[in-house]
Amino acid sequence: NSPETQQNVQNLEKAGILNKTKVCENGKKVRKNWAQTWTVLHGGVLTFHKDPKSAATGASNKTNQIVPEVTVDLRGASIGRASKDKSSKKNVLELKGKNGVEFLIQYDTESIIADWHKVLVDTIRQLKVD
Ligand code: I3S
Repeated sequence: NSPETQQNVQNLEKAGILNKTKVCENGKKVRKNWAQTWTVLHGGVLTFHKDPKSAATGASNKTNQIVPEVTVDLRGASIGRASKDKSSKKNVLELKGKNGVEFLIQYDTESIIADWHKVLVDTIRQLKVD
């Protein structure tokens, strides 16, 4: 591989709207709370952002602000298709972070989920060799 074609976690970047819910925190199951989220993959970290509308408070209606809500370090994480018993929704991915945190990620358009699956697999793999 020439340096030009070598895969680097720095160029594994992606952003888009997904539905997500946390299902586990510190290895403990938590109640699902599906929400649409602006999701950004950058530098081996996945960040879910708050819905600007729900993030807006009181008089300062900052509807154009996107507020980072959760970050998941993908180093040592795992990603895969969720089994049918995890959700009744279609096209669901299961993301397990290192510290016992677990999210489900979903979108009705299969190709969107397939693209995220691929980039997350590639990122997690790349972080292992970095
Ligand atoms: O795994 P569950 O408990 O069937 O998940 C469903 C619930 O979280 C439900 O909310 P309540 O906590 O009010 O029961 C959600 O509305 C559903 O979306 C969850 O299931 P799916 O299959 O959509 O992931």
